[in-house]
Amino acid sequence: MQRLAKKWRRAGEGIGLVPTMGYLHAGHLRLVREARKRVGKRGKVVVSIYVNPTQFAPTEDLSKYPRDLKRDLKMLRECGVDVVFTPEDSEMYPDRRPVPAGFSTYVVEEKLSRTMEGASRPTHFRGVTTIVAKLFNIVQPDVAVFGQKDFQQAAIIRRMVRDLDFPVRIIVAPTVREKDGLAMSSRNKYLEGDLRRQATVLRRAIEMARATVKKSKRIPLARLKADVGAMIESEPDARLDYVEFFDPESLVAVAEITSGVQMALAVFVGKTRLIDNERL
Ligand code: PAJ
Repeated sequence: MQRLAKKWRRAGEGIGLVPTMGYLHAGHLRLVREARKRVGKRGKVVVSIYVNPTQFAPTEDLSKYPRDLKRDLKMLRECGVDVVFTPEDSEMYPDRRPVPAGFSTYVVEEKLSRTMEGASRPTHFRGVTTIVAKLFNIVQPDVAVFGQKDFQQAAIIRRMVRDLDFPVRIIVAPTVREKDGLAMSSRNKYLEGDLRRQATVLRRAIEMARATVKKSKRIPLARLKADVGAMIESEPDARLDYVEFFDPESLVAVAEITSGVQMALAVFVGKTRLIDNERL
């Protein structure tokens, strides 16, 4: 992949990268379209599919993370992708287990990754920044496209690129949703029976917060957090992990909620952990 990327670069062809963990849906394809738009017809669009073990904690769903490479490849062929990069664990992390003999270097962002997803999943972002840095070095993209669905992830990647001078432009594409408002996610596959309906509570909580902000100019944080909590808990199988209101640039939590504040939440629906976020 790196040899091919170098060849493309020498020929002056722009490269766009969309990193994914596969089990693709319309949200991923939206990123692919964005990459194509950025590099043009003659440029190269690379999609990576790799379920990155270092961003999963031992207790998380790595082994049962949904996979269907055949279906993914068909979808990507239909959207005119140039290369699908599907490395193996043995290539990305040689001899990492049981002791990190063959792999021992990580990229760690130390500020934006402390809150929200980073607080709930302490080693998650170290895995994300490390694999994305590796993908940037392998694919050598001019632009890389990420989804707003993972708002904090996108902010951390932007920070990493700035801090470590990666020569790549980061684009963030809007969240693609199902008809009923549920943000598309590979993990939605886990939602069986009534859990699928209950999962719309993330979006409903965001809408409720939006409506509240529209009605009254300044809302105390504690009150809105309590209202969101109550709404989530009203679903029998939903449990709030966190809800935060913060400045979209710095990710610093705000004391008072006004329009323009970013809202993000994580909710367990049954055993499945879902996230969503929007600007209020
Ligand atoms: P994955 O969850 O497969 O998501 C890949 C990309 O698709 C991410 O940038 C994510 O934000 C975006 N995405 C997911 N659902 C979306 C939706 N409904 N609308 C728009 N974009 C959406 O995020 C990862 O993989 C990994 O952490 C990765 C960056 C690949 C590193 O391993």
